[in-house]
Amino acid sequence: MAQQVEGNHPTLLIDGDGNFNSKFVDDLKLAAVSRPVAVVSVFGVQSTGKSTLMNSLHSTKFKVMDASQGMHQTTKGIWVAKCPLPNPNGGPEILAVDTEGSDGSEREDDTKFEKQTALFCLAVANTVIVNMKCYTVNLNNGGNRPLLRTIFEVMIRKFCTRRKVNLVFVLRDKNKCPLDKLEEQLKVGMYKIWEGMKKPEAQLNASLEDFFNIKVVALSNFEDKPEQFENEVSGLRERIISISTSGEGAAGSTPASGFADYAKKIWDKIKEDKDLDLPHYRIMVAEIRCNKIAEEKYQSFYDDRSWLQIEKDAISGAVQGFGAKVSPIIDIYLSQYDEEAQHYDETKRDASRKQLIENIMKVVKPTYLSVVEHMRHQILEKFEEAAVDELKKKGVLVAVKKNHKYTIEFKNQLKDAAVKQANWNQDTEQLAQLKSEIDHAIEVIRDTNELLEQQKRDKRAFWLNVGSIGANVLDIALNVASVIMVAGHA
Ligand SMILES: Nc1nc2c(ncn2[C@@H]2O[C@H](COP(=O)(O)OP(=O)(O)OP(=O)(O)O)[C@@H](O)[C@H]2O)c(=O)[nH]1
Ligand SMILES: [Mg+2]
Repeated sequence: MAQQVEGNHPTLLIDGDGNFNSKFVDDLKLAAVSRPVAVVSVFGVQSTGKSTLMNSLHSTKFKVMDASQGMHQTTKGIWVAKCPLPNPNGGPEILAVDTEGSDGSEREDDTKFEKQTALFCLAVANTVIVNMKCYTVNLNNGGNRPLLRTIFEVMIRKFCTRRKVNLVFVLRDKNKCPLDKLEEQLKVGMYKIWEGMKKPEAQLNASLEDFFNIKVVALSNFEDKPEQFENEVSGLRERIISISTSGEGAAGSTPASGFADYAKKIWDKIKEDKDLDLPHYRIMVAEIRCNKIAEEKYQSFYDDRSWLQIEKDAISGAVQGFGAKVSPIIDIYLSQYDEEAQHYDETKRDASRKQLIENIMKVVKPTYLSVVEHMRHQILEKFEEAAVDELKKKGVLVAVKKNHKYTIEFKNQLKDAAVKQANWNQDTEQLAQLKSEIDHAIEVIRDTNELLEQQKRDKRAFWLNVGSIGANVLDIALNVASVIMVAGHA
């Protein structure tokens, strides 16, 4: 039996009334998956074993008819399940898409949903399996002819740009008829349909092979020869994974996380009966998704605990090694962005990355400036101390002025604070600012010193003055005393 792996339960993608289930990405836990997606879908007439085949191929758990309850329709609408990863370390996420069988009595002659389903699967799938019983291979019975006509018609009419899908015919209940004979018969019938189809002007000369890579395989009866069936299915599985994950893919360049937006866009257009412009949707989805990833990474940086601590430290003083501390935090979120956005359109991806860096820098720059300001003030203080010291000791301001160590130290500190992802360079501006502050400090120190010296000189002059006034007063006093004495004697 096929290996049953947890988590491969299917979820409804589009119900039988055409309603899209946007929650399917959550159900399948695809939102954070950055791997690209490869889609394998199946078509075929009702009760021909489509869901059984998908389950064996992809270890999924699509609902299968319970024959004890009689023959009846089982799958309604379009279902999707995540398959086990063929290579967990790389490669795409594989999604299996199971569809409602065609030719059922439930929809009577209404083929609208069948056409819509075919168009949807051809738009999102890398590989489309057409499941049919071996004995219906000549296409004249078993309802395969209208199904193939539908597939060919939507493929040739409904896409704005020509594209190619892997079309794998799986012939069930293999009989004694050799495979090459079956294949030949099948192709004769197919070409007949193709040739008889009314084609749009631009596709008049197009061949079936311009649109499809066709492969034909036959499988033993699942019920009568289960072991043989399983062996054949495992060979088929490898082929399907290989063709679905290499070469040009339909949804192949859309990462799993963007698949819901992409699939929804396509389904909406199908319901509006519009032609499908897949490259355009892919770019649109890339823009939406890359912006969203960038916003998430911005928010994560904004709330990052290490960053918040640095921001707090910067308020009270210079943060040593600011750049070396901040840059790696930014790098974490940039590489998360790169990882999650890697499979989206390059131009959109680069634009959102640029915006992410700009937004992060808007948060970082004020803190960076405050750190640099602290550093400049500290250097200026050191300079002022040295200048005052020189003036005191030597009475002149010469050596300190010529000394470049303050600018060099600040240059090194600026290097230390530089954030490597920054889109600014403040070094020249900051150095010019320090120079002008140093010049201003020299002027202030000189003026202050000049003022002090002047005050000293004035004080000295005052005391000298006071000295000469004292001598005069003494002379007068002596003269007065001698006059008094002379008068006394007289
Ligand atoms: N003869 C035969 N019967 C099969 C084979 N595979 C599955 N079945 C049986 O066919 C019945 C229908 O199988 P499903 O897988 O539900 O078929 P389906 O095509 O998905 O059916 P709908 O979803 O209703 O269109 C079940 O009873 C299966 O056991 C097979 O290889 N040969
Ligand atoms: Mg089914």
